[in-house]
Amino acid sequence: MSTILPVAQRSETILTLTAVAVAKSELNSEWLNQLVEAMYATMMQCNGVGIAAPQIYVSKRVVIVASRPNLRYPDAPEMEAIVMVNPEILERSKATVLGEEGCLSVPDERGQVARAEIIKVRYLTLQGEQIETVYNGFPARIVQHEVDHLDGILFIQRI
Ligand code: K3U
Ligand code: ZN
Repeated sequence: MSTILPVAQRSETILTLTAVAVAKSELNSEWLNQLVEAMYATMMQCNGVGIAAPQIYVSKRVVIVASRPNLRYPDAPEMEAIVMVNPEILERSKATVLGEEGCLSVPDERGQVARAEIIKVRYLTLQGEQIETVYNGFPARIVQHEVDHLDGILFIQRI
């Protein structure tokens, strides 16, 4: 069974920091696998559709994106959880869309945030394979929200 960890809350410094890139030597490691397991368990426990490592007090550039249909986005795709190590948004569409966001670190607030509709992302898998993918709609929104966490930005700063 995986450990469920406390989630950092909005006024905490860890959420304002720029997270550090995962080093090559950390790929494929037991420590990185355990970090991701704890992130996944915590996200599932909180019914989230994403999570970033700083939210469980680890200032490293790791996120999980796990789109599924929900009340606000009934047409969202059901995706297997995707782990992104050192994600980089390479391109953003000029077109933006407004959509509702929430955050496990800001549990009492929801808000409408404008995000690029389509993005191109590059990331590493846990094994160190480099992937480039295009996302649109809700998954693109989650990626942008999670990458913001790695850069110390909360969605409430974008409202
Ligand atoms: O499932 C949530 C949700 C909230 C608003 C709209 C649709 C779904 C809970 S909030 C959530 O899952 C965050 C998780 C966070 F904060 F750890 F990253 C991810 C997220 C939700 C909505 C838009 C973008 C990101
Ligand atoms: Zn969040």
